[in-house]
Amino acid sequence: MVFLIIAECIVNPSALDAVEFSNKHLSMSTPSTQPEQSEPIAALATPLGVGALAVIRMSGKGVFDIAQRVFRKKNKPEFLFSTSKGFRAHYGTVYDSEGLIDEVVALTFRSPNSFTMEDMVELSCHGGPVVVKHILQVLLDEGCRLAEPGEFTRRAFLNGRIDLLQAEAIGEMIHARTESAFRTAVHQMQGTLSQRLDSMREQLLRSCALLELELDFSEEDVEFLSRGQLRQELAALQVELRRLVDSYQHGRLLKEGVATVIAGKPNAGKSTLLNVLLDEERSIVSHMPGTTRDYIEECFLYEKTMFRLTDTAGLREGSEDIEHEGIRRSYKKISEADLILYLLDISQEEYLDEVPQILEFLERYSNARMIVVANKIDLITESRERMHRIRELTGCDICGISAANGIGLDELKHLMSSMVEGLDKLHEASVLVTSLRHYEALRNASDALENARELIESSSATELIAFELRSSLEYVGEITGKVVNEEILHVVFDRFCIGK
Ligand SMILES: Nc1nc2c(ncn2[C@@H]2O[C@H](COP(=O)(O)OP(=O)(O)OP(=O)(O)O)[C@@H](O)[C@H]2O)c(=O)[nH]1
Ligand SMILES: [Mg+2]
Repeated sequence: MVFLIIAECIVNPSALDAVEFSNKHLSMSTPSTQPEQSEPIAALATPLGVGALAVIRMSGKGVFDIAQRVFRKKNKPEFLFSTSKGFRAHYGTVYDSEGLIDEVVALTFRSPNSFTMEDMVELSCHGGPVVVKHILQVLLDEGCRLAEPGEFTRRAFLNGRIDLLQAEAIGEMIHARTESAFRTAVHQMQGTLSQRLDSMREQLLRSCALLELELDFSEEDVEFLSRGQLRQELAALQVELRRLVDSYQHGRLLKEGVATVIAGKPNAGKSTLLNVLLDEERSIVSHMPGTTRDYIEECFLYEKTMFRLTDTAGLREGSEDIEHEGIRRSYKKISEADLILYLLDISQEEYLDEVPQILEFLERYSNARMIVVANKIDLITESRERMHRIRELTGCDICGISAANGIGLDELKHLMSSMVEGLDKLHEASVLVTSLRHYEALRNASDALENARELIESSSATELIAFELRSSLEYVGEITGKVVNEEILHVVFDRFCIGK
């Protein structure tokens, strides 16, 4: 009988519910799809401050009863929240023991048709910090607990409304500072990446299930999955995983901005350049060498690309303690840069003395792109010749500017943006990895598949191949939350704000 079933599986693998089988074998925890009403929570969902409106949201067991005790509907004292349909707006007043607090609109959401899939009430009140404080206090007095950061989204995830990737996308959408970062987050929220990962996971589960089956019948010495076919399947999956891993290089720049460090000798004009790019007197400028001690970071948007600009302490030898520490920090920032703007004072007679330093930078920080920026071209007439000489000696892109007079800045910005070419068009590519957590999991998943392929090549034991497939499966599952633990939940939701 058993062999009949197995034979059926070999002819038609879908006859076996491989997914279910494998889940049993791999004992993975998957989030529940049943809405669960946890203890009631409340929080301000809009920024704290003065505004036309503020929204306070409540979610969980008994929120309609709590709302009932603090809210009176205008001209309808007999109104009951418990009988209200979902998606209804009720105009009325909120009271505490001392009387009226504010006129509000109460929106009702009935489980499971709400963001958290629990019963929810949202109160739109006037946007003053004291009003908000009073309303929140009365909700807490009536039995709500103040929500933790990201707790509403966490519940949406735990109740199966969204997966972990989509939960993170909500956070990324809120924090997006560029159009492209926003578009990528929207894609992720719609589940494009989740679908890709789910289908990969399903494929892996099937292979895993068949290998596990072989192990269960190891004494029969049968092969339910041809090793040649498995190797091919894994190779195709690996190509896809690699593509996602590689997309992080751009995805990270898109989300965090291009880490751009302005470096060079004291007095080259680094702080002047930072200020002129930001169009703001952000950094102190003076004729004294060694003015900037600590680094200064600010974001600068050019067309659709976000640059995180860092002005650093000028690099020189033999300086006193504080400056020495500043220079140490400069080097740290340079080593973390995506783009280095190496600034030099081209008007100095000994401008060629900087060539060895430029060459050293090119070698030492080869992961970063570099532009040599020849500053103070307003002070000499032969700047072109000098720049040409530097380009010849270093092979580096060079751009002449006068930071103090705003000359050559358009060309510099253009060059900076061409260094990260394609970034502004990336949102059109549907799937992009923007999070370090996803990147690491995908890389681990791909490495595990590579190991599995090598084991197949060397005709190794089925146990070993199955082990690698299982670990690849877990890494992929970690991304969408099919495999989840408290640590992952902390990493994801602690970055949210309260009320989200
Ligand atoms: N003529 C001229 N002077 C400039 C230009 N850019 C900067 N300066 C002057 O050069 C001096 C040094 O400028 P900073 O921007 O403070 O130089 P820095 O590289 O930040 O110097 P440190 O912070 O000491 O490392 C100031 O007196 C600036 O006004 C320029 O394009 N032309
Ligand atoms: Mg400076």
